Amino acid sequence: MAEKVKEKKAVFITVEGLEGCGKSSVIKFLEDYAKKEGIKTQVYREPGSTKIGEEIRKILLDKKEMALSAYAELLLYLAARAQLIEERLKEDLSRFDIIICDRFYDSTLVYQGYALGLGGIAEKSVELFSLGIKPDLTLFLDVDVEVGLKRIKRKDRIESRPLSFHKKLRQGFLKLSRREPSRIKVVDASGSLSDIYSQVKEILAKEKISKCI
Ligand code: T5A
Repeated sequence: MAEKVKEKKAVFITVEGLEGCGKSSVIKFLEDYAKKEGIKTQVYREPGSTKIGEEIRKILLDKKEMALSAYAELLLYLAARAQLIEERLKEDLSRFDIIICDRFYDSTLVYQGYALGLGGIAEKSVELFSLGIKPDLTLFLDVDVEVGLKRIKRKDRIESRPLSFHKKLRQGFLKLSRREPSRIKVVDASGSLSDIYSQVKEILAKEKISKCI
């Protein structure tokens, strides 16, 4: 098994949510703000952010790949994450002040574990293949499922799943946030983007991460 990060310096923040919840906008806001303040910041997305991860992403989101089995889907998400951790994250956690990741293992627990029904297998494999890396803070952007889906213009393979699947996602994320309230903070993402940014800033201040952001 791979060794852990030697000297972790960065605050590791992950941003999670339903489809169309505004993750990309929040991450851009955080990144711009941190960079303006001269804070060494790195942003990743999952699946992706490595050459191999981006290739895996193409398969996972391609609407032509509807035959992909639930287990294969789980393994591909885990593979993309393991590649990101080994290739970039482990080292970058000791080089940057802040690392922001657009989705991380909570998505696997919710999408594959809860909504696709892989439960315990997803939990066990997430633990194994996150290679000891755990976010310091996770922002869950909570929005009404139908509102979020309406914001998406062209739906990918996952977004094209039935409404019942997306409703389960929301239940799954809320369940996780109740399980780990000190790490996972729920942001009401139903209002305007500026309202969402204010909530995020408030959370960072409370968590004493605001000195970095
Ligand atoms: N997945 C991922 C798994 O199943 N398992 C896993 O382990 C992992 C890691 C990845 C997909 O893979 C799944 C989850 C996903 O289905 P992704 O990169 O996360 O894909 O893609 P999406 O979730 O689809 O993210 P997007 O970038 O498409 O959407 P965002 O980030 O949620 O939303 P954003 O900010 O781009 O906003 C979408 C649109 O809505 C508007 C924005 O301006 C934009 O046009 N918008 C708002 N408009 C008004 N008011 C607001 N509050 C708004 N917020 C956003």
